[in-house]
Amino acid sequence: MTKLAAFQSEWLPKIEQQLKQDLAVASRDSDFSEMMAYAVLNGGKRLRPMLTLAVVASFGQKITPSILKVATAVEWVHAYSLVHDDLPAMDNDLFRRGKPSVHAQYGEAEAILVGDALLTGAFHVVSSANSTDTENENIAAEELLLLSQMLSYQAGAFGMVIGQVGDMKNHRPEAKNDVNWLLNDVYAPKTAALLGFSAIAGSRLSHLNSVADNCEIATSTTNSALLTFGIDFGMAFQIQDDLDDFDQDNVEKITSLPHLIGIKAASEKRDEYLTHARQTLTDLATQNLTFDRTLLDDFLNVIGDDI
Ligand code: GRG
Repeated sequence: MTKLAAFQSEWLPKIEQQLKQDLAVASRDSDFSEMMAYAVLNGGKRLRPMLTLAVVASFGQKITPSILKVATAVEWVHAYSLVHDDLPAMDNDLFRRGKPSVHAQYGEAEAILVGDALLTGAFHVVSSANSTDTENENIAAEELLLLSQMLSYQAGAFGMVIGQVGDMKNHRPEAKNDVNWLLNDVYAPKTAALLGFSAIAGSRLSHLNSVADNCEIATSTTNSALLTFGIDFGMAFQIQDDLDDFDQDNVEKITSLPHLIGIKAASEKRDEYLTHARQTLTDLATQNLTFDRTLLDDFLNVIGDDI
């Protein structure tokens, strides 16, 4: 069993439980809470919260209840993006994770509103992450504010939303067919930005006392390295998704990277991102003796396998 598999079997049920608990009280209307829960609690891999927690564990830090809660906020954003992505105006998918998509199950207007509520709810999750039971392990209010700011940046018009704008252009006959545009203006913001957030959030949550310890410069270098790691991982993840969907994309006339440069060159590009991510882990392990790279190496190694 890999270290990641063991970590997942410990933390996946806790992530699910946290999501379930927060979604149960997500709305004053229990029918609407149920629709929100339907969108989230339907078998996702929970890759993004798992990455945040894995980074915290890689620095040998304890995963407190507040850290667990913050880590799940990105899953609300991810779930909203899938609900809206499935809508007729976007990808028009009737199924998600083997079940009717939210609009197929509840109607289009409801799905738009479920997405809206999940996106706004994510920021409620971050800002209410501290629990009164474990006050001594609470996260400073300024840190929660910074994490909210970073999440909104990576999810919104500088991140996932603008990546989706690019992706929609790529579904049309006048698609740009330009590799750099596809990588930098579509894949990086659409897919890699949220994974970048997950990784940097894990780094920030691992170094909550560093300002007091007078090691701000080292910490900010570490945080940037983790952001880069998450983005490289996200780019490799997206290219692998393209390779897996090559035939389907052909049918739907979507120009993904393998269509532009061929399967072999796309696989090499994926490997370049993976190599760069491994180099980041090497640098982190050299600079930081408490950092154990094994878990994050496992994240990279499963690209191409069923995660
Ligand atoms: C609607 C603003 C807006 C954005 C949508 C995420 C997204 C952007 C579109 C989904 C389509 C897609 C193929 C995205 C690429 C990234 C990807 C493979 C997402 C699926 O993520 P997983 O594999 O999904 O983590 P699960 O189901 O495990 O959560």
